[in-house]
Amino acid sequence: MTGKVWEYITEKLESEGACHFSLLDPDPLSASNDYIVSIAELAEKAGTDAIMIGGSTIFGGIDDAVKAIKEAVDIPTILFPGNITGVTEHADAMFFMSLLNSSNPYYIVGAQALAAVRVKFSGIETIPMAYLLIEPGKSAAWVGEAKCFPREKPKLVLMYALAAELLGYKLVYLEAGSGAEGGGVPPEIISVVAQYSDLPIIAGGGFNDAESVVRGVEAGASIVVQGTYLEKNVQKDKGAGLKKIVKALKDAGSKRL
Ligand code: 1GP
Repeated sequence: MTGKVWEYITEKLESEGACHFSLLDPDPLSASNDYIVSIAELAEKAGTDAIMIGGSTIFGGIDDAVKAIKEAVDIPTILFPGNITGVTEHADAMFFMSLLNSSNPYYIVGAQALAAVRVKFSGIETIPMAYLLIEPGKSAAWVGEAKCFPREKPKLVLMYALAAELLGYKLVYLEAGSGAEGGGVPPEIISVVAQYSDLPIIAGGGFNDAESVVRGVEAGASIVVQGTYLEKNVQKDKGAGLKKIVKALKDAGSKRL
């Protein structure tokens, strides 16, 4: 059930117009928990609004990584699970998400059913979120067997976003895939969804600079997610670049109030 984190998000959107979320992927093959924690701390200092934790290639339990991040930051920690391996009770909330354009029902409702008893009885806050994969989709599309939306077909995405709204989801995530090239989700897709749907839009995948982030907000995204940018930059410059990006996002957001 939605709760404090959802209230935090909606209040932020009402007062600031847009939010920046930082995605951390606790993959023990490429990053230690200390490294992940240091990125989370720098992102919080730079002004990000929440830390999302997850990915499509989680190789094991993420309990320790989530506990360590939650201890280190004051902003909300939100699970972004690509599968049942991404579930833990230790975050503040969880995007209870469905990959609506998967061609395999496992990613639409099967994994969710397998996790549901544990999630329900753990008491963790859940935020129902429709997850839509747009080309190139990257690892998330490969793992999730998605029939990715072509980048030049905004109306196909709109059909699914409207279905998500009518089905009762609280958010729609327009995802181009982590590490996507091409400047993030096409603004034409974001703007048509924003024009006709009342759901707040999260956009992610390839937003690697302030220009693309601002373009996303101007097109109608309520939340822009950055993952790869953080991995590549925040330790190097101690979060100075991210601080500028968050400021640019907030300036663009304030124009929507
Ligand atoms: C992936 O949308 C997120 O799920 C973040 O993508 O890593 O490209 O920023 P990037």
